[in-house]
Amino acid sequence: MKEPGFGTRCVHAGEGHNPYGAHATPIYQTSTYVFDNAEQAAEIFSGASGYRYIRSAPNTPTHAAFIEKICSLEGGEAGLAFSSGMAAEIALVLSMLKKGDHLLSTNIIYGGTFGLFSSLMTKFGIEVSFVDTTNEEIIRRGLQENTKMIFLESPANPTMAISDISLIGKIARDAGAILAVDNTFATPYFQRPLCLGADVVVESCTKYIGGHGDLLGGVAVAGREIIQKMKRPAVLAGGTMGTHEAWLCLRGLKTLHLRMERHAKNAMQLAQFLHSHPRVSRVNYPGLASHPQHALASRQMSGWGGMLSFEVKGGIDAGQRLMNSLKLCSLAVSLGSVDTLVEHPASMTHAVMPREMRESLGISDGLVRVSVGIEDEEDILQDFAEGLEKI
Ligand code: LCS
Repeated sequence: MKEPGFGTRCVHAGEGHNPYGAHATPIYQTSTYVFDNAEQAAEIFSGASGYRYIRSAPNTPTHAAFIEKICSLEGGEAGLAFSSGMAAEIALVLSMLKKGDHLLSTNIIYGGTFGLFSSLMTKFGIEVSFVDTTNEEIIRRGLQENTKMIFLESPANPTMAISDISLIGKIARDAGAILAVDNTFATPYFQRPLCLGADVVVESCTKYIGGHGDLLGGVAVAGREIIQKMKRPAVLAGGTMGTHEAWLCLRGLKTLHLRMERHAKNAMQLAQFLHSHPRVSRVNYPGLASHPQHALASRQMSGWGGMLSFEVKGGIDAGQRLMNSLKLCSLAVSLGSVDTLVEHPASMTHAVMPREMRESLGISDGLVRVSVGIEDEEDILQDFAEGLEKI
């Protein structure tokens, strides 16, 4: 039988391993497991598959169902569920890098990831450089003898820059490094980095995977070997996803395909509206022909997602007036929820980046980021139209 389509896998993958004929996967709210006998316990503790304790993967059958579903969607063999996207990234770097290794990271990146790489990791003797990964020549020049991992965010937070995953996957392999991709913005619905040549995908489940703005979680998906390597750091760092969150992610994914279609449709409408608005000087959305990597985005993504950013004329003052004037859309960080959220990267999500770095990357004081929700598009557009009138 041919592999079911993406939407069918959203609904069915990972489901159905339930006792008592339960239709929905239950929440296995337990911290530990009772063994049949001492021999079985010893076998599981020496590596045989089986549940032993919630911090150790497989954590619970609820987590296992979620992991099976997300692996099916990302096209990966194995995965691990974390308490946050940051916890997934920490387990990734702890497992793949050691003192003296070099990490080549994209320079347009979520502020938290930038903080992790630039301050925490360097404390442990890992060298990090941030380069423009939209430029092949710059990536090649940034490689060092000791480069062990290239890390990308594509589309990148918050300017929506797009990096060529297939090309950079090949560059990484030739250099003996692995390629890790943060797929939070695109989600597997619009982009499958593992199928494009990445070795591992990390994602904040807090965003589109959960999808409703009510949980914190993260996930890593890769081949079995990488996930096996990540297990020990994951267990020892202790950033395991909670069982209720695993269940919410499992449920959220059932509608990922529907939500992403609507997020993207609304985002395109808003991007076009803003693009032609006299008070807006620039719109960053990969679906617009004006986006510098529009052609690449069209090749490696099957749609452009629900995130965009734009610059209002008049800088920070105008941007703040706009954000304060919106009525339907909320001023909040995070993204990927059903409702539209607006934030100011320079003073919020990316405040941790030095100002000169932000400005050189296009994260100007006037930049406003929008996570476009799944409301009716005319209501979102009206809110922005009225808000822009007030600046
Ligand atoms: N990766 C990306 C691309 C993100 O945007 C975030 C969080 C993370 C990883 C970390 O995930 P978390 O630990 O929060 O689950 N991004 C946020 C943002 O843009 N606003 O608030 C959080």
